[in-house]
Amino acid sequence: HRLVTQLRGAVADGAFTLHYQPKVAATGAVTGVEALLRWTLPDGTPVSPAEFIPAAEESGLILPLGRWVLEQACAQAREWERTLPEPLPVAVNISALQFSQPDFVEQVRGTLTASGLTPGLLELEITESLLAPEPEAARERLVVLRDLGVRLSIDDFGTGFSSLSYLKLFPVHTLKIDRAFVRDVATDRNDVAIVEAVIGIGQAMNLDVLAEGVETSRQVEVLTRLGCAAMQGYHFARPMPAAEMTAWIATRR
Ligand code: G
Ligand code: G
Ligand code: MN
Ligand code: NA
Repeated sequence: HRLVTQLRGAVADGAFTLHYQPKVAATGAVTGVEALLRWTLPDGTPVSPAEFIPAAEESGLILPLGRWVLEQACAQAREWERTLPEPLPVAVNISALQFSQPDFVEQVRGTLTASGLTPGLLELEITESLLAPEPEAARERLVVLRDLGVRLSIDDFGTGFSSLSYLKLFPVHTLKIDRAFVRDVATDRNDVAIVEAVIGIGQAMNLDVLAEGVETSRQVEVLTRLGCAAMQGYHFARPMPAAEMTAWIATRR
């Protein structure tokens, strides 16, 4: 359909950019950034990834696009590694189709080598649904990635269908609590209970826990009281181009 034709053209024309959104520690320190894909039509209209990522996945275009994202993010992360006084890990969202490619691990290894980036400064964000179809194969793949030194996080945690036993199976470093549980955490006791439980699991299993979609200082207060050590959301900053991110960090550190 039309969107796929437009997407194909956009990949060829280089109409995509990456924006970056900071992750912030309870202390206020910036602990990393997440790379987020942006597509602007020739007439200047932005198209949301929520709209075009599913089409890119269905058409297979996510493969060249995802490769570009990984290369671009690693190049930027390497630039920050060379120029910033403190390390700034960069997280990349990985789609299910990308992750299931037989050469995915080699792609990551090759991109790290080509960019010169320290592997510990790359984080891969994967979703529970991506791990579900073939858990054993996914686990083996994650072990290899972890042994490369890459950081791994489960994105949108709590919205997938996986059981808690998955946490035992998959060697990840971080759980990102989905913003669906953060939105009403200041007023909804059920959300408080869920967030508290995830933080408890994180502490017990030695996993970092980050709350996504933090938009208000009230949410920051509640999350801090619950022991949440890392947050991300519009309250701190919206996703922004790399140059703006560099300037933003300079004002914070
Ligand atoms: O940035 P925004 O909230 O509009 O993103 C919407 C969705 O698109 C989110 O689920 C996000 O994870 C996803 N997304 C953004 N950038 C990328 C990317 O580079 N690759 C993949 N696979 N998904 C992305
Ligand atoms: O699925 P994933 O967690 O990767 O989605 C990230 C998306 O969430 C990005 O597209 C980003 O623009 C969006 N996002 C980031 N912070 C906030 C926020 O505070 N509120 C809302 N509603 N969306 C956010
Ligand atoms: Mn994400
Ligand atoms: Na999310």
